Amino acid sequence: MKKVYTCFCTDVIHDGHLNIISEAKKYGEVYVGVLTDEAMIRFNRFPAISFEERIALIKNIEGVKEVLIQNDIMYDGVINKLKPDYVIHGDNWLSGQLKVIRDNVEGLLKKYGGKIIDVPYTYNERVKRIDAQIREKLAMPEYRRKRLKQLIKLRPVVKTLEVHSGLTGLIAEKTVVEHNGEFDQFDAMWVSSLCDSTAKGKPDIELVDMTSRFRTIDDVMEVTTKPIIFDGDTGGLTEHFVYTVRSLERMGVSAIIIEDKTGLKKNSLFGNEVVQTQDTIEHFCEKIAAGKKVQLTDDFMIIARIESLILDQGMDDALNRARAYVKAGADGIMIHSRKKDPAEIVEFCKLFRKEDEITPIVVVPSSFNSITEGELAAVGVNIVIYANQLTRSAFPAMEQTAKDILKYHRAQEVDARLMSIKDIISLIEEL
Ligand code: SPV
Ligand code: MG
Repeated sequence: MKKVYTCFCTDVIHDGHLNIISEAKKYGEVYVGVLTDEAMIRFNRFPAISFEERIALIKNIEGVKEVLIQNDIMYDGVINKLKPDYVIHGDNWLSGQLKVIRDNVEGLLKKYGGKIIDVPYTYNERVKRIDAQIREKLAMPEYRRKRLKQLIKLRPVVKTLEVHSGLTGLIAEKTVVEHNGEFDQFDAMWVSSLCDSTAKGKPDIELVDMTSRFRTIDDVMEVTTKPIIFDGDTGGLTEHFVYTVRSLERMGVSAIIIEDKTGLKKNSLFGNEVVQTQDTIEHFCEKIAAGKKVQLTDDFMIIARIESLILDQGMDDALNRARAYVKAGADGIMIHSRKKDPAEIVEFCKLFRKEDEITPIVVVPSSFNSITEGELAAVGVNIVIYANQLTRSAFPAMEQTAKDILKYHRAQEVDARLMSIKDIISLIEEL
């Protein structure tokens, strides 16, 4: 009997999959690969059911001889082991981003004379509806909220991108790149106080009130499914902070990060150029503990941000605070630095990890941007936040366009670098 292989990256079996199986049966015995959680997250989206459930789902399809585990979106491992005579797939991989996968399979099969079968891709109303339903499920508060903790377990680092609107949310949600045969995308979103304020033309001094900040979260949540980390600045008064925790948790936000500053908060990247006061350890611990006490689920995380390096208080102070904040109940530590050289961040992580192997570490490499995610993961970092790069890339582009229109008294000169009208109107999917 000939061997026919196909790989499914799905939580629901629909007409498209059944069509592939029925075509495959015509050529031989059908082997189906199931992508692992790790591979599925990088390539497609967070699975709505567990890996074991996905295996059971496919085992139950009539005509499937065996289910195999595929660890990577590229087929090398499975093809080298199984040596299928055929690999069958929907013809949607003949072009676009998926083509690189088809090319990979073609190269692997060529070595021993295997063949590809492209079957017409099924995209009917039922398939569309199932797809939309899975997305809706991932967006629901109870599913979205816990996802950050799940991702910390599954990803070497949780890559987090700043968002401050529905549109920037869509970029974080949908941008997938293929580079050297590897697919990747962002795991989570950061609602930055700096960028949320900047988008409103306001300074980053806790001026934009919580109602407005929640409105931004709502805009983002309306059009995305990925988990949200909220920049809670100082958390405000403890008496107010407890209400913020409750609201965020109910909305389905996964984490709040609060920084150990007090009084009029200024952006950390100013460092000591402006007056910034660090909170006492005791008071900040009380705030963390109060937040943990009112929390209703195990999913929500309160992450304590240490400003000791920003305010030149030294490594010992940073480590002391980290210990105290974890003891007070913090679910994670964010260590910040405004130095270009990542040395002090690396040193902190190594020292902290010597005494605490589990508490997640968060970093925001805006100034120390030469260090890679892999290097940060190697010293124990769990979450990397790209906190302001979308805002900083959009602003100069928009300003230049405004200047050029004023200069040329028309818009023709700027048109070549703009997104086409057709693309902008089709950017947003209609229900
Ligand atoms: C933010 O993005 O608002 C932050 C990070 O708090 S930083 O601007 O680096 O302080
Ligand atoms: Mg901030």
